[in-house]
Amino acid sequence: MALSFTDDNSLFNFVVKEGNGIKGLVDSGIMEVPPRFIQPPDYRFNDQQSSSPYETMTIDLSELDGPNHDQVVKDIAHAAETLGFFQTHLKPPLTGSLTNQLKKKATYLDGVTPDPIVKYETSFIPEKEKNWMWRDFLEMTYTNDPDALEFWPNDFKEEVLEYIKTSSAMVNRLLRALIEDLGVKLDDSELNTLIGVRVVHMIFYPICPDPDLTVGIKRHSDMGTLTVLLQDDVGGLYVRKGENVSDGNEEWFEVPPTKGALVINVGDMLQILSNGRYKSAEHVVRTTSSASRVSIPIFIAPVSVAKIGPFPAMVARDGVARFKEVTYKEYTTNIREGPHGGKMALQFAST
Ligand SMILES: O=C(O)CCC(=O)C(=O)O
Repeated sequence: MALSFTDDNSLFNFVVKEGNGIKGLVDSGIMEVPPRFIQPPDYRFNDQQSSSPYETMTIDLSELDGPNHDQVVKDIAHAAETLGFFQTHLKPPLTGSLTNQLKKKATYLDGVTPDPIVKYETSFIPEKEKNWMWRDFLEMTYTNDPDALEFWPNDFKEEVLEYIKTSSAMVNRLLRALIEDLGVKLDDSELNTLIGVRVVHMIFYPICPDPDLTVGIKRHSDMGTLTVLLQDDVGGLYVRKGENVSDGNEEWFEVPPTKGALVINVGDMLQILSNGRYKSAEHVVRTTSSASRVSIPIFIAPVSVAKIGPFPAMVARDGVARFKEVTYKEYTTNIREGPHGGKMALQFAST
């Protein structure tokens, strides 16, 4: 029988405290969206709001090592300067099918022992948010291989480790290329500081009884340096083109699911480092009533004590520093404690 919740407290207990998540609500057969998940009209998103089609650029990063190096660097920089998103293929491809596995098992609370590097979550900060987003996820922080093998869920720990390792090598080359195009020189240790933190989210967006009222993830940009994302074939990730579109003529494009492809996007830290040349794209995920969706982003970010500000060479060239220096920790604390959504977080570091 479908559950009904007489008050917000019982909903909070069922979804968050007892860890049943939205999946638990949907599995119970709810026919209506509980009020806590209803977004204000400006926060909702459906596919009529998007322009289509848009050819998201697919870039072959393996060509970085060949005679087309200069052209590939230019393509990467162009994608980072315009949409802030592109797609690529891992070489060699991942061996398992993580998204299928995740969908089949949807192992969220069951079998997950909470510990410092694995957390089960719903929405973003449900204790503080007025309107919850329609997603459950497992957050897995990479510290080292032995910890991952000990604490991460048995069902997919090996595949996630493989995904992190292959993606990390790719991100390293990608960041080198982006920085090369800025004309900035960094040594290995400076580069590693900018990509020292890796956090994986295994996100499950259950079927929603009324997608027009809800949102999978509200509009936001990612806080880190770069994000790598594997999505299944359902679709639903949209990205906004251009910044400061405040006249209501926003343009949103779907990032189409492409078999075997990884989605890459620029995060706020890279926008700051490049003094605004690279764009951390605002994006949103809609819900659907026809199919549940799975996505697996890896958020690659600077180590928490790293001071992030525009590269001096960029400031000298632009004649202005568009951002002030902040530590990554200060930045993320502000997002968790202050207003967030859209590109609001970046204002914290703006001059
Ligand atoms: O699920 C997706 O496609 C996007 C996920 C995302 O934007 C996020 O986790 O910040």
